[in-house]
Amino acid sequence: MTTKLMGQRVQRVEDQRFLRGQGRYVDDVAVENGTLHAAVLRSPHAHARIIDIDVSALLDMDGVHAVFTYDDLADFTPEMAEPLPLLIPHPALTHGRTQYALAKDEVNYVGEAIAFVVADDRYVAEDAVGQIVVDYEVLTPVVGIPTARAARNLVHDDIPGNVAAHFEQNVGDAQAAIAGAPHRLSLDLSIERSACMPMEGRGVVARWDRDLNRLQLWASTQTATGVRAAVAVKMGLDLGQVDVITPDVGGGFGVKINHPWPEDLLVPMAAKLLGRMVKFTEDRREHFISSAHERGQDQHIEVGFDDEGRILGLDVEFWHDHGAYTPYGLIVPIITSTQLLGPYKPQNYRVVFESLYTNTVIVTPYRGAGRPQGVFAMERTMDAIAQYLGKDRTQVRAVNFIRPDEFPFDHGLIFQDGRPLIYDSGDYPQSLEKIKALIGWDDFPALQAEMAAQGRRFGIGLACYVEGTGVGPYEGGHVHIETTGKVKVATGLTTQGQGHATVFAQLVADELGVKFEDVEVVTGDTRRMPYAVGTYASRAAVMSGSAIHLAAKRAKEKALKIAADALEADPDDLQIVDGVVSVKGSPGTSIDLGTVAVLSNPLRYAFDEKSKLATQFSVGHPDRPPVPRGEEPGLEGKDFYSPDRATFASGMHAAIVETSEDTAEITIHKYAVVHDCGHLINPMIVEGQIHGGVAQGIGGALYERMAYDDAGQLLNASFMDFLIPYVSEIPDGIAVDHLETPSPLNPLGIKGAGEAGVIPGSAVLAAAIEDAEKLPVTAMPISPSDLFTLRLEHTQ
Ligand code: MCN
Repeated sequence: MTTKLMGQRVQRVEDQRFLRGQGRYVDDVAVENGTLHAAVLRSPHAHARIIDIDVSALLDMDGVHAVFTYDDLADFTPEMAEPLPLLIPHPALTHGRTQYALAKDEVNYVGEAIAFVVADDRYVAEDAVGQIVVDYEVLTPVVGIPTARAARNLVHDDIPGNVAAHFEQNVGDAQAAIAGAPHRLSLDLSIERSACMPMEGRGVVARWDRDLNRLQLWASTQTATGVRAAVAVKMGLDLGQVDVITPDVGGGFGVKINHPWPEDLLVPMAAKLLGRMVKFTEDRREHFISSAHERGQDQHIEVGFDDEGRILGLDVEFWHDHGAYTPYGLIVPIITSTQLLGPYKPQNYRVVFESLYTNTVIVTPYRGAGRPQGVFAMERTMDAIAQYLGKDRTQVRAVNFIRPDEFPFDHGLIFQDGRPLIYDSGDYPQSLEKIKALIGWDDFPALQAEMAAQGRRFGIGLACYVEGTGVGPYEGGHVHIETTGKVKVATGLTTQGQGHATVFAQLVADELGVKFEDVEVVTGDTRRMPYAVGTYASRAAVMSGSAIHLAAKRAKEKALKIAADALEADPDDLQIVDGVVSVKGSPGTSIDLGTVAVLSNPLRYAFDEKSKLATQFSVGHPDRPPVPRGEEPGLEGKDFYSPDRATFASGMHAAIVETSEDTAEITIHKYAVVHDCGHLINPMIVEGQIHGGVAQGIGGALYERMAYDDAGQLLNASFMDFLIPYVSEIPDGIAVDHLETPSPLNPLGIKGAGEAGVIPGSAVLAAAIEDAEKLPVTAMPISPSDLFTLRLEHTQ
């Protein structure tokens, strides 16, 4: 008997394959004999003019098939020689700039692609790269936000002040409200650059089919259709001539939404020109210096509040380190500026930011995308107010919450999608109660005192966030019932470990009334679903989940209609249980879905015993055409979902830490999460997402920083030097509790969950360390040596 699967902890169908090493990534794509391998010459300088590139040493090098520099690109197509697309333009981005597939005239960060070599294997390709001689005129680089702001040197000669964009939004009059408030505070905060580190780096394989005149591309991407569009435009092809297939993706975390990377274009170009399959797989060093980073921001906050801690005016000014180019427009700082408010409702708010160019790796969204910085600003402000007033930190938050009866809540701001920032639903007071219970907030002072008596420093922190998820524009679902009764589901967004094959199968099994194990899900293959957007912004559950649910409804309606015809019953009297359609109350009168699928195809073949041949005949009613007008053959349903606006998930994290007096080592003893993503499809998967996110948040708070020197060299571009937390750094048993405030905006009442775990990491750990040390923590990440320095600064 089929039971409802929505909300159940169904085991992930993907895991058997992954755990047995049967995952199939771009690098595993069966490559034909004769596949060529690519390597890239990357800039060793952060800022330099290219005077000359000499590739003559490669011309008769054994095993080298081609070398390309910028000057070769226009020979392929004029579009190839144009800059890469600026994906999300914004009116405030007055000085946007994107790079070329291969550097033209100048390089603006260490790692920027200069030449592309294709050879028999990667070893030969790398050796050949080493033989290219480039004559540079080295220029002074701009590294770090203060240097960019000082603007003594420019990243791009024609962009004054290194300013890509200046943006401001206002609600009420923040400055006047602050001036008139009973109490005022100001804070200066900063968060350093970090980056996501998927286990699988970027990768692409291309095959040009001369006979069919089309391109087949395997890409490790979060946006298969985005890659397809960019490749088609740059190669002068129709969209229909390009198939992009996304096999398993070993993590994306945002870095793989950038479409296209230079290699995404150069690999298929080479494949077409050379008539051979060509492959590129990024190595770890390349991931550090030539993919994307995020987070780097300096912030100045002024706040005015009353005796209760109620914020009367909030003025936030921040500077965003955008790296050398702006392919993703202003999306990261815009998100910081609009989602900083979290669950609170300051009556007067001004946010202003400057997005600054630096001679460092480009910045594009990394899981959480601008929100960790915004939450850091807001939650540090809340803690500062509580400390100033001598109040409990939870009390100050509670008086500023949007109340449950105030939804939908319009902040009076414009959200990142250009529409008004309206929260759909939530219950922040209840979340606060839950997190307090989960972490043991009220009991903590006694524990802290007990530990202090033993000479140990314990601290507790709390941070709240609200996250716009499930952004549009649309996503599609296709549900196809095979004649075997098995169900094939396709959606166009891609999957990087989120368990989509499981959750989408749950939704289809529920809606269609088939067995979970009979549903198979395909993602990220433009041959199966050519219209799609991609996996980012915690949107798959809301967008594809809704579309697949609607598509399953359509397939079901059709199945019931055909079955009703066959069973001579009314469709309303039918039910589907475990893949069998039957008359309610009369289970003997039934037909299985596979047979319904056969009936839906009016042409079918039978084996003729006499002639020993397959014969083709038509089925259908004698007095009706086999395919009624307006109907399509086949038992399938397709639908698209496009929401009016984003849905806002929310949550609260709390942590108990200990800081060592002797070594300044920071140990997390307890970490608790309360999360509200509306109705849960699969709580186990959501908890897995939260655990992974929390680990990344801890990494960002305590370990991970991109250490650039003044020359723009990344000093820690390997896992020997760039610390990511291992399982030993993540506390045992992260406690997770859920709240399900359904979204009224989509049919399943879902909100997104994929990024939430990472968002408040820096804010909550800064608060806990501050509480343990009784010292203001204003910069993250914070290492033991940073903590020592902080202690020294405050003893002088
Ligand atoms: N889910 C659910 N019930 C809900 C909401 C979500 O069961 N109410 C499930 C979803 O069905 C999905 C998972 O939780 O299986 C995450 O859902 P969602 O919030 O829709 O996020 P996406 O699937 O769109 O994933 C994107 C998100 C982002 S933006 C980043 S970055 C990220 C992340 O997910 N990168 C990841 N999680 C990651 N997890 C892994 N393993 N690898 C990455 O690269």
